[in-house]
Amino acid sequence: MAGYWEKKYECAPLHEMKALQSFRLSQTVRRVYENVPHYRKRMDEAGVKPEDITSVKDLYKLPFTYKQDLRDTYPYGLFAVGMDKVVRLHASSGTTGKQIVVGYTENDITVWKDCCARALAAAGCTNEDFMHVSYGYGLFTGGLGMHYGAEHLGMTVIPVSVGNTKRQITIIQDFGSTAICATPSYMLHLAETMEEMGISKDDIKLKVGILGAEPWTEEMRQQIQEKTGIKAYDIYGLSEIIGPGVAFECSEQTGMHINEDHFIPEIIDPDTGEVLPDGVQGELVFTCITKEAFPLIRYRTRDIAMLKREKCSCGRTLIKMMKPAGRSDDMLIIRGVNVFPSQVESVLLQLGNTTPYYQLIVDRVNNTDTLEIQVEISPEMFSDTVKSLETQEKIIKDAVESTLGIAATIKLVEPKTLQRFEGKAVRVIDKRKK
Ligand code: DLL
Repeated sequence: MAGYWEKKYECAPLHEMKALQSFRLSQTVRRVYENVPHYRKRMDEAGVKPEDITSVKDLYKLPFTYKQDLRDTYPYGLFAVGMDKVVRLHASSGTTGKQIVVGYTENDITVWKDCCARALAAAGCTNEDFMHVSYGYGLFTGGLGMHYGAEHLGMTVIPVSVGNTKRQITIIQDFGSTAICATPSYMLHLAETMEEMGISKDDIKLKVGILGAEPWTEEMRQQIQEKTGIKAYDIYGLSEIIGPGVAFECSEQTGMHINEDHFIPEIIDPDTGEVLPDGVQGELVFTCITKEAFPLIRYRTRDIAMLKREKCSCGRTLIKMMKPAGRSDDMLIIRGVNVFPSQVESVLLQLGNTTPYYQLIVDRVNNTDTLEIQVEISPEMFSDTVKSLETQEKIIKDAVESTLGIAATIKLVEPKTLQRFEGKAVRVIDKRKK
């Protein structure tokens, strides 16, 4: 079985974890109250004093922090230490609005390295492995985050970053990479390029991938595993909280263990803010309890997920989050029906015959929302008759309608015509937002 990095925390009994969280939470709240005017103001307005927060049970008393708060205090207004203590900045632009800036002290970097090393150890990586990092390096947290985590574990790190896909394949082959970090969509693109180059999965040594930074389905996992021969593990995180390594999959692959000794998760009703019980889907909220430079309190991630605390065969006691369906901002409302792009991905890949390359085009015609799904067909199907392509379109149309509950136009397109992505895939073009 794959190893642990910090067994003491990863397998801690629940009462010990709660005690640790309570202690760290009360300290963090005191610190932000003293050092960050924004938090002091918000807590004063809510009538909460640091001494009111003595246990995780008191968490609900604290006001939420929103992405807008990060923008309003841009760039350093939420930092809880002086800039002389900050050794690194990262930033995230997101899809809308002004970018946000996050900072790390030296100790924050150590926490981050540990979180990523836990993920890598859980995926079976050791200091014998060669780690090919295809996440972007720079202000994005993916590249440097996983890089430091992999080095911390003693892996031989190959910092390739994004781009030049053919060269990446040559590096994987020549350097003997055994592990890879990439977005799932880029992993697929690597697989496709390998095929074009006439390189089979037996010609490379990759055995494991730690893939994340975007929503992806179980069906996508199967495709990636089949095409590349790797075992594909999910990893979750966001810049605001620390970057990759907030949560990670273990060998059981039934959800991602959250590093809850560092980040306390809650699920809330996004409309009312009410805390929901485990097992109920809602918006994921995190409170950082070890971060020094940028400790966010009850941060509304807008990711829609579910928590589950259950015995895991890997031995970890850390609570699990189910694969997030996507951000509430990615959720489309089409003719009043909520649709996540990942639902469409699931339908398409279950049917077979299509490739995992698809795009959703949403528009409004005569005051009615329309959804067109463009999907690449497999090269084998491409040579089929018009009649059989029409049949295939009909099959997809029916399957989409019965799963999503809305009608869509299906447009089958030739193989390799839709855009490929090196980082996070952009699945939706919403022409209603002009
Ligand atoms: O994507 C950090 C990261 C890098 C995570 C590398 C994993 C691997 P941001 O650019 O700030 O940070 O984007 C964070 O991406 O709120 C989710 O909506 C989405 N996301 C990240 N990981 C997953 C995942 C990085 N495994 C936002 N599944 C988050 C689904 C994910 N969505």
